Amino acid sequence: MVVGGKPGEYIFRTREIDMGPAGDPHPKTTLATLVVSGAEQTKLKLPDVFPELQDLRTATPCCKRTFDFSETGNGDQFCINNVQTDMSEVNTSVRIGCVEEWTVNNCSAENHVFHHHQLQFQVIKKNGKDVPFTGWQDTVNLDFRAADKAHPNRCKCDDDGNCTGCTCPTAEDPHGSVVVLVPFLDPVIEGKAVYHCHIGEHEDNGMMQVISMSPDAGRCEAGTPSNIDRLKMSPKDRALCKPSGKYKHHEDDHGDGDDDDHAAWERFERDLRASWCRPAETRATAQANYSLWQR
Ligand SMILES: [Cu+2]
Repeated sequence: MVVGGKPGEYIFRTREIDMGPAGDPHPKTTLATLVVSGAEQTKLKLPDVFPELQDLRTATPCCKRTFDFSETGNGDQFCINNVQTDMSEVNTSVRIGCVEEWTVNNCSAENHVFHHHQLQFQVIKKNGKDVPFTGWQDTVNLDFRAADKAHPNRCKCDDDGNCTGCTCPTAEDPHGSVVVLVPFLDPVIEGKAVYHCHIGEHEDNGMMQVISMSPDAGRCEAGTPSNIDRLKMSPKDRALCKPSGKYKHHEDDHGDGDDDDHAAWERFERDLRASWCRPAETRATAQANYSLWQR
């Protein structure tokens, strides 16, 4: 909320942000100019009581998953758990009625921003440090990994931002990791949705996956590729991004004339629409799971 001051012009500025050795420059800039003019308006009163949110740390998670955000050495192509977006896959399948614990890792030398559709989550750890409960959110920054004296293996980058040998965060070197509790509780979320990096260029070049949320799903089904067994892999293997060679956004942005992905997007959007009109009995199961969790 913005409260206007005396008549005049006010500049709304962004801060400068360091996106990391492989990131694009983001100097401070003017986001908007606000103009205050005219007769004074009656002040709006803020509500005295806000809806109460539950601290999700009281729930026992149904499942623990790991999501590794990585990119190719030249920073052109982007992956989650080594692969690029494929709209014909379901990468993660969750049961409605469950709270899950997700560890979301930045395995590259530039910032990423984790975003989940349809719900909000609670951040409980960032870079290995506990985060106190202040509420829920739907985006969170994943800090870039860069080599320093104490951590020479995080990523080696040249002056042009080309990086090699990156590793994903580990228990010993958690910088770049965020742990969130995700409440798959409200029956209204049933169907397919996506989670992705909120930086458009990253999302459009592979850093997005499909999630299916259903009251009938297993409690902890592995994703495609698995988002459960990743910690058995080496931190270096987890940081690889393997371009599929076929990935494009729903329009032919990259100009190679291949519209395979366009058809996949159309199928995906049709599925999404179908999932909004779910049968009454499925809604009833979802509602039952929801009330079970609330007891
Ligand atoms: Cu990103």
